Amino acid sequence: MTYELFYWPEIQGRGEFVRLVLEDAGVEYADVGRTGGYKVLLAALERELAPYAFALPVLRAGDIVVGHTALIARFVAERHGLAPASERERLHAATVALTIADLIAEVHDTHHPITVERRYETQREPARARARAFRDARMSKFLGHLERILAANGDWLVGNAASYVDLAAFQIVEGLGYAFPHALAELAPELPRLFALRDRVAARPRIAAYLASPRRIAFNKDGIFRRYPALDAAPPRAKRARARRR
Ligand SMILES: N[C@@H](CCC(=O)N[C@@H](CS)C(=O)NCC(=O)O)C(=O)O
Repeated sequence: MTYELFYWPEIQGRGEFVRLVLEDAGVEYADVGRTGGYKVLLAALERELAPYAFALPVLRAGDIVVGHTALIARFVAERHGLAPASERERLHAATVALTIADLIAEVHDTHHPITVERRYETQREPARARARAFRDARMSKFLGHLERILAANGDWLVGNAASYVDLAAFQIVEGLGYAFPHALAELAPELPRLFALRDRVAARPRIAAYLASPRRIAFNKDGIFRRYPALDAAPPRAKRARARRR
């Protein structure tokens, strides 16, 4: 069975967290938006993906339609050996995946703090304030959390093998490095395990092949991770220390 991924064609965005799982699993999938374009996606949301699909990404597998990035990633991963086997660890993995989903939403809100319905250019000023708050406290809190999980668990975030949440953590480090290069460089010395995990994931043969392929869309100013120099700066050390104590 071929999986059909419905996602916007020109960005990594949230769809990338699903693409990485499909690619690492080595399964066949159709990236519907990239072949059919916006018209096909919008029509699908109204017809074959309705009534449950609200926003993209959405995955269709035969008569199954799944929405929400973390749930789609989990669904594919559990079918293809990229999730732990026990219920306990599957729930740990889902917990981390949903924490990463919260982080993704906060990254998104740095450039769209007022509404997703209007362009960044209409909300530049609140975006500056929101991005500062994200850089000064939230970013280190989320990344420090992943670092502490790795300190407790070892090479992988859950269990003793790579899972979909490690792929998501890879994408987070790559994306934050693109969008907030100064802020991430300041935090990097405190995140050795997370950066080592990023490298381990990048070296996985199917991921390495994918990253080198034209299927990997480059980061750009339309996705979740956007490089707006006005929104990036190294966070002051004192504020970070306070955030860590909370
Ligand atoms: N919780 C959902 C959020 C999905 C989402 O917001 N998708 C964006 C694109 S990345 C979208 O299509 N938004 C349209 C809208 O919210 O109206 C997920 O994790 O997949």
